[in-house]
Amino acid sequence: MNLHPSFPYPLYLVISEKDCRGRDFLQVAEYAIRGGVDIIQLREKEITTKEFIYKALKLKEITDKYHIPLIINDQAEVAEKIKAAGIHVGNQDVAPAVLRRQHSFEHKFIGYSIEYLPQLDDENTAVADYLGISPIFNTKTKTDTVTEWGLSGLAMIRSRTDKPLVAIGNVRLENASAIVKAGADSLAVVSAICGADHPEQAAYAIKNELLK
Ligand code: TZP
Ligand code: MG
Repeated sequence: MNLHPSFPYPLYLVISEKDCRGRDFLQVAEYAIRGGVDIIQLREKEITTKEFIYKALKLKEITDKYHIPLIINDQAEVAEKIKAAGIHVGNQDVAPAVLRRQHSFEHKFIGYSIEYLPQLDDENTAVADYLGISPIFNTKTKTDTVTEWGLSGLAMIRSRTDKPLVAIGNVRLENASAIVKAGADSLAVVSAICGADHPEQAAYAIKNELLK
């Protein structure tokens, strides 16, 4: 695959403690990085801001060590506090257009999940640094989803924008190359890496597939 010049991170790990099968999520993250993950998002729900900051700081020690960007899901306060590389938000969260006007987010990545077609024409999409194709395929990891875009949905969105497209939802080794062919610049993975018996090997195998 060709790397997108403004988002050269083909393998995107989305991690939360609960998706790591009882293992230390920091260790899973480090193994995944060694396997070839290019960027990590910390996505924790049902957690206080204080706990989120604590976890994010711990994870940032690791991502900094490997010079990998750390993105925070949903919570702008956490992203600001830990000096994250960026934030990822959906339709229900603080709007990218609002974030972009804030000094602290001027130079941070802002990712925006596309769940409905009309979002493609909104001001939030216009200011986002990358768009999440959410979900590309239905998944047990997140069940409150709206549109299963599939490969044809991804290709349609590809034809309408040059922004980096990050596909998420049931991405695994078996479908990775088809998703890239349909137009994704990056694949976001939860269970196929965090839930794998060997996260390092799982990440390595997917990355290898992407780089073919
Ligand atoms: N957003 C859309 S699908 C999804 C998120 C966070 C979960 C993806 O998890 P998995 O295990 O890679 O299918
Ligand atoms: Mg969200």
